[in-house]
Amino acid sequence: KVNLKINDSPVSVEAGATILEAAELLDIRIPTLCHMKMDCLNFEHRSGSCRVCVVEVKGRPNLAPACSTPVTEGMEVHTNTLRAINARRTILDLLLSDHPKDCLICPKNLDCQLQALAQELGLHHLLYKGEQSTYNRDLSSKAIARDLDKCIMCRRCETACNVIQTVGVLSGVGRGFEAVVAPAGLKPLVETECVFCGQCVQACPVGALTEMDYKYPVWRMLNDPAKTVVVQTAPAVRVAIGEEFGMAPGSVSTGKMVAALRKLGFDKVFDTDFAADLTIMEETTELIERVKSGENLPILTSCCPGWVKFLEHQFPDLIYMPSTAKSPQQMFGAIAKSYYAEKIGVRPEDLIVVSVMPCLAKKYEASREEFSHNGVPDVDIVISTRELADMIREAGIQFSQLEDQEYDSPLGESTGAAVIFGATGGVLEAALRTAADWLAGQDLQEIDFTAVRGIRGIKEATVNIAGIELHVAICSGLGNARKLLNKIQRGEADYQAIEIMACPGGCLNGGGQPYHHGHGQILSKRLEALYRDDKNAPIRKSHQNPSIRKLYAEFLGEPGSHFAHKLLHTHYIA
Ligand code: HC1
Ligand code: SF4
Repeated sequence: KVNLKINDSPVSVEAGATILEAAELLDIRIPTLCHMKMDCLNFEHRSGSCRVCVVEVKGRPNLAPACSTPVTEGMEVHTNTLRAINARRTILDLLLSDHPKDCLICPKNLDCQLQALAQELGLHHLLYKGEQSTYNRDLSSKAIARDLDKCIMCRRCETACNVIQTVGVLSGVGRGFEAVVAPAGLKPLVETECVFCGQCVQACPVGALTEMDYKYPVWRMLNDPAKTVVVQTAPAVRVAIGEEFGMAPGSVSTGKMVAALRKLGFDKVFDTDFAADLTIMEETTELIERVKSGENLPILTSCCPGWVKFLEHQFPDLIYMPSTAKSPQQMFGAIAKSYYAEKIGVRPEDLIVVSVMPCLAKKYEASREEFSHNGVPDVDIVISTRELADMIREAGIQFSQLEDQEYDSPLGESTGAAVIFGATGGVLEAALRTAADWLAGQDLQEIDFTAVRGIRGIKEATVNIAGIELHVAICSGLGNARKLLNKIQRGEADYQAIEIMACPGGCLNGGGQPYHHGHGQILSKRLEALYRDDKNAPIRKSHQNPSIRKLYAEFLGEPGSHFAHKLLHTHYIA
């Protein structure tokens, strides 16, 4: 242990800890901006580049950045000397001198850490009136909007993209005043290998990186009497949207969300969880076939579009591995525009499918060519959890006061197996539950595969399903996926099934979720909430979903049938 004093209070910390960490133990807040820490994921990036966290260390001539200065025995730190306060204010003043002051209409308004810092430091007039850099906004992709005028060079997005995700799209470009963090050659995002995971958007403290906003197309459709507008909500949305309305992290607000969607005017409120159960029917059929034949193993889950795009760009030699099953989002769209449209007598082009997703890559997924038929996309518009919260606010709906309501039938019925899709490990566990029952020919009672749970980035387990031993692995975060796939390429891994999700922790930490800024245990709480929801569900196995059984009986035939393949499976492009 190392002993030191901060603002005259003694504290002991582990050797190697920083002044910032020691201050946290004393509940002394030191402002930060470029510092990136995700408590749940055990991830910390100490860049020390913005210098907003400078403090005075007795005996040292220069102020020290608290986030990257290790503590030493006997150190005496003062966080609020006049010199430290003035330095912080000057740094902020200089940052703002080259920053647009359009906070009122910025998509990050009230969620911006630069704005919060200006408030916290009491900066009410600016001394420096510097030149301001201007760039064209990058609206080239369906998923992510980039506004370099707002980039403050904190490089948090670069860390997310290069260190966590190992995609390597974002880095420092240009020098001095012209320096920004952007794709090489300032290329538009759509021309890069960006997988649209949105982890850079979660990391960005300002409005430089945000989602492509599709709220107005949704409002337009809701107000078009010629259209029947249905909505599907992804598993992870229900455990996070409450945070936007002051509810505690880990609240499950499914019923309130359904009520809010009805108030917004959707004709039917359905659940992506229904389609997650459907995905399990098709994917498990494939898993069992591959395990029995011993061919094309391991099977990789394919419901995460960021991960699929990563594989297509970076591991084209492994393109045969993912399950061919479409993601739940796309299965939902395909079923809505065929089975459901037929049932209610509406032409597919007049049925509008809106998705609410925790994910920005889902916006891109819905736009992929394979997911349109005769020019009609299966999913028309994708909005994020944050965009839905914006619409609810805009409509003046008091979310936290709403009475719970139920999803509509039949595409709203789902099981506990479906809701855990939103957490890393959940898709595989759902598949294992169904595989075990099918192989044993029984309704097994042991359905909690706890070895595949938890927020860790790489998990491995050997599970026994109906007497067959399966080696499985689960990865979340593309850096972790890269490690595992490299092992497979080197012939050092022998798995039969692998789940991969692009975002660390799974969809619950998607790029479209309420900003959590890595604080506290928010991600773990969302994860626990999903498993709680599963535990409380009356049906916890996908193949026991009555609406899914009916869908096969009335429309699809058997899982894996020719027709099911035509409608519910896809291919990948190396
Ligand atoms: Fe996901 Fe999925 S779990 S990909 O993480 O398979 O986005 O929530 O909707 O499609 O169901 C996301 C979440 C989501 C799909 C499902
Ligand atoms: Fe990198 Fe993901 Fe951001 Fe694309 S969306 S730039 S891959 S972090």
